Amino acid sequence: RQVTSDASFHSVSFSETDHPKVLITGGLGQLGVGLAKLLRRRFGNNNVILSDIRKPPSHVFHSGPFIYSDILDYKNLREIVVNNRITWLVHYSALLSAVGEANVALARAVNITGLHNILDIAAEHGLRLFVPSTIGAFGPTSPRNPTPDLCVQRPRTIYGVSKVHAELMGEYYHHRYGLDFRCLRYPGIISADSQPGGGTTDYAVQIFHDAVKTGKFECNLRSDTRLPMMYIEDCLRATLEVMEAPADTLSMRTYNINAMSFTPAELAGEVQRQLPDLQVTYSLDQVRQDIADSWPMNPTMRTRRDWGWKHEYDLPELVQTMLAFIGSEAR
Ligand code: AKB
Repeated sequence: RQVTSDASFHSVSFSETDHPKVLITGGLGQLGVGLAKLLRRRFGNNNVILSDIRKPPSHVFHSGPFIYSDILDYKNLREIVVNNRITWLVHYSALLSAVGEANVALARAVNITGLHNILDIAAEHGLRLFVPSTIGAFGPTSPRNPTPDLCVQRPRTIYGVSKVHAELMGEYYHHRYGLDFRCLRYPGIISADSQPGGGTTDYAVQIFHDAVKTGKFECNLRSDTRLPMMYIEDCLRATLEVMEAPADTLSMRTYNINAMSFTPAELAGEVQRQLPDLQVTYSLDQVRQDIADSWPMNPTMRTRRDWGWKHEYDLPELVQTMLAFIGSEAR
């Protein structure tokens, strides 16, 4: 494949009044199906295409367009963008922090090589591109409480390194080629009907399932490990808001975003207010604990000033909503 030159990055303009035509990569992960639902309500069912390399469950397949796409296959990706006249790309394919440490070569391929394909295609076709970053893009030398949008970033996981790379490459393409790159550093995301895939913050989803199903939960982080977290609905709304924000309101292209920060003990306490019989024990996963100990406790947010970000779910609402959903599924 040719290295794309400056001149070949022509921007395909689409009027702001048209609905965007959206492609979501990694669509069968924790966030894709929920985001597709939100965007389809806003832009129409056929204007949002979910993609993945896995076979979708039938409810996903029947709820709107789904397509096979392998982000490591440049031609496949380009064909999808061209044939479907894509204007927005939400790039969710990635290996998360814990699973990335267990498979560094794959994490490097998906999170770095895959991103290069995405950037080139987005720049060539004038797409608006959203790539999530993460609190994992900070590291042990970053200030942890609070953690500003701009500060030292020296992560020690392949996930974190690949996400700092994504932030910098996206911003570089923005300045060099005018790519409309937008990025939020997600905290741990908590969702009821989709599972996170191999992260450090996964305990905060698992506790709800175990509390409802067995009444027992073994936590793999120390009880006082404070991390930033967000309910999925806030996360998806934040993503739509940053994608829709007028370019002149964005003073940066990569923002921290957060809703709440809590420890496993605080989360367990809140769950026990509703399920007093829940038994919580702790058995550390040292890989995850070391990662968590290098992450922010409390990111500050310029998003509040730039486009008025406000979360809706705090800890009590989060716990109530999660237990209601998982409880109703279990009945
Ligand atoms: C992980 O734990 O790896 C992710 C994240 C915070 O990026 N949930």
